[in-house]
Amino acid sequence: MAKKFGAIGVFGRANAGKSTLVNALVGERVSIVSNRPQTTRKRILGILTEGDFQMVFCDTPGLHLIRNELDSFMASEIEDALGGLHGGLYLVDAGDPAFEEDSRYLATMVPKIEGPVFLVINKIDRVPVARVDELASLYSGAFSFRKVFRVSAIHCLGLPEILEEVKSILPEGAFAYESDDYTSLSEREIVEEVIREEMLHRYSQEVPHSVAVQVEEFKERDNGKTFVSATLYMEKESHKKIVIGQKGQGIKALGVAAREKLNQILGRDIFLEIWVKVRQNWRKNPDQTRLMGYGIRRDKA
Ligand SMILES: Nc1nc2c(ncn2[C@@H]2O[C@H](COP(=O)(O)OP(=O)(O)OP(=O)(O)O)[C@@H](O)[C@H]2O)c(=O)[nH]1
Ligand SMILES: [Mg+2]
Repeated sequence: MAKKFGAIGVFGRANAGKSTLVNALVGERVSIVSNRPQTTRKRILGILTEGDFQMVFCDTPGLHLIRNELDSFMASEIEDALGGLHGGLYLVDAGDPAFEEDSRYLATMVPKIEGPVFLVINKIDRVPVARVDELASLYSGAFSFRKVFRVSAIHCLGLPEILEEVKSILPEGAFAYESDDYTSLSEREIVEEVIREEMLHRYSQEVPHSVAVQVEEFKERDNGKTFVSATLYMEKESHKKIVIGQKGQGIKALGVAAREKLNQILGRDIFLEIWVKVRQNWRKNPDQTRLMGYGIRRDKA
């Protein structure tokens, strides 16, 4: 059989479960997940190869209002992700739907997506079946989705149906990635994202949202360990203090947890050094935001 290859965009409001779904479909930890909105900041590809099929799922930041330069970057990442797709999955959180907001997003996005758009009602474990049926009719009444999927990404329910449908719409084409590739992220980016994920789990309010993580050094050492030095750029001195914690206990615990995850994901021993610095209100400054790795890709904008 001829090989089939295609890209599917994964969209929806912040916290709908897009990254959880991409991870579950691909079967690997591609994207970081947290119970806070705006966890994902840039497009991340999750790649799944099965026999003659290669599917690329493009995880995107959650759709939300723009308040600063980082938000503008995230919006541009969503916009860029809309091009060159073979289909799209639009996620709705069954336990926290927002029909009007979703309708506004869908009205502008659907015409830009080439190929069919599917509605994915996620987190069905949170509500009674009747509620899921109600949501399915509400959304289907307003938009013509190719199909409606009812899933629980966290419990891996309803995923084979999505994969089967995606395979049926893929065009013939050569694979763009090696069969064992599963993410578009480099190892440096994986380190940055995992540290950010740990921060989202440990700190509340603005602290984890105001961080940018940058890996400054990534070196294989003769003793078989990989040495990684990362800097956390915080927006305020007070945030820096919170992250470091009393007698450095906070930053130490963060480092231990991040290192354990990274050892597993990267499959080798990591020596992780973390520094904390302040870049006053970097999210409000276009140059600083770009320096933090969130520069709008001019070639595509
Ligand atoms: N109960 C339940 N929770 C889920 C399910 N899928 C995801 N979640 C939870 O929902 C929260 C948000 O998940 P994410 O995957 O980070 O959501 P996201 O849409 O990628 O969020 P952003 O990146 O901020 O846009 C996390 O706490 C997940 O564990 C599900 O099927 N059921
Ligand atoms: Mg996400």
